[in-house]
Amino acid sequence: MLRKKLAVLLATAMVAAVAAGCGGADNTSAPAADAPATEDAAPAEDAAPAEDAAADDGEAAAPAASGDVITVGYAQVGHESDWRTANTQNYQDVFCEANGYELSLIDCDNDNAAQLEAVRNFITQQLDYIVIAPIETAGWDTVLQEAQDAGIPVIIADREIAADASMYDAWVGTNTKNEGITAGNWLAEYLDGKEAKILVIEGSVGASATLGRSEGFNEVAKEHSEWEILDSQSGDFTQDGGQEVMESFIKSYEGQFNVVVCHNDNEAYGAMDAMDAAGIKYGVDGDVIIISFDATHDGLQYTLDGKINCNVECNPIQAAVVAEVIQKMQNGEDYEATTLVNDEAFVAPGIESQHATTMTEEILAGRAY
Ligand code: GZL
Ligand code: ZN
Repeated sequence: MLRKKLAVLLATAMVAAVAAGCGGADNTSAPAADAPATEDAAPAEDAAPAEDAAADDGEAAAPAASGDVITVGYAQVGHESDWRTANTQNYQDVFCEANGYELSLIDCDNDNAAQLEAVRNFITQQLDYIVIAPIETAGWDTVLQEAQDAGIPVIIADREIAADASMYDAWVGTNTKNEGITAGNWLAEYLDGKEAKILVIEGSVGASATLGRSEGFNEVAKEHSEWEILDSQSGDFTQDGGQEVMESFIKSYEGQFNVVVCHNDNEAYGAMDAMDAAGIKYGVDGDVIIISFDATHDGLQYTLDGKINCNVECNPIQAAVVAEVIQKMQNGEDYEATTLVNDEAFVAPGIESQHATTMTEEILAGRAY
C-alpha cells in the first residue's frame, strides 16, 4: 500500500536536477531563437534508456547485475515547444540506466488518443511506474482505473487532470494559475493605470497550462476597468501557431492593441515574426508590450534584449523530483502526494519590478535550460 503524505512540497527542481543527473547529455542547449519550429518525425518510441557515461567507467553497478532496474513509462505531451524539449531531455538524463532505470518515453505528438494508447501499452507491458504529462485535463478516469486495477502507480507530471486525486498516486508540476496572476500583476505595475488593449495567444485548447494562465491573468484583468481583452485564440504552444494567430490579429486589430500575451515562448517567437513583417514595434522600445511564459533560454535572451518585456517562468526541470517520489514508493517510504516546482518571473533590463527579476547576462548564463 503506497503511503501518501498530503503535504505540499515546494521543490527547487534546479538543485534536485543537478543531484540526480547521469552526466553526459547537455540539456542546457536550446535551438537558435530564429530556428524554425522543427516538426520532428512521427513520435518515436524511445524504449532504450539513454546511453550513459557513468555506467562505462564502472561507477554505477550495472543495474542488470543487481536486477533491480526500475521500468518507467513517460507519456509525454509531444515536441511542440522548447519547454517540452528541455523537459524530455531532463527525463532522459535522470531516468537513465546508470541511475537504475529503463525509461520508455512516448512522444504523443499533442494527440489525446495516442496518449491514452501509450498509457494502455505501459499497463500491458506491466511497467513499474507510469508518469503522464496530460495533453488535456479531461478524459482520464477510465485509463487511470485500469492502471490501478493493474497495481501500477501513476504520477501525473507537469500539467493537471480533472480527476479525483484518489485516481492517481502523486502529482509534480507548477502552478500555472499563479503564473497568470504574476503576469497580470506585473502588467498592472508596469502600466500604472494606463489603459491596455490586450490580445492573448493561448496555449493548446484544454491544457491545464492554458486554463491556469488564462484564469490567473483574467482574475487580475477584472480588477482593471482600464484594460480590455480584445481577443484570444489558441496558438497550440507552437511558433507556427503563434505566427498564424498574430497575423490574423494584425488583420483585425492593427493599431488598436498595445499588449500581446503569449502563453509560451515559441508562440512569442511566432508573434514577433508576424509583427516584424507588419512593421509593428514591440518590446521596451516599441508600441506593443509582449508578455511570455516558460522563460526558456531563448525566451530569456529575447527578454534580455528588451524584445519581450516580461517572461514568467514555468520550470520544466522536474524529473529529479519525480524520481524522488518513485524512489520513496519503491522503498515503501512516505512520499509527497503533491510537489509544486518553483517558478519566478523576469523582466527586460531597465524595468524594476516587485513581481519579477530584472534580466542580466549572468542570470541567462546560469540557467539550466
Ligand atoms: C507548462 C507546459 C506547457 C509549456 C509549453 O507546464 O505544460 O506545455 O508552457 C508546453 O511550452 O508546450
Ligand atoms: Zn488598473
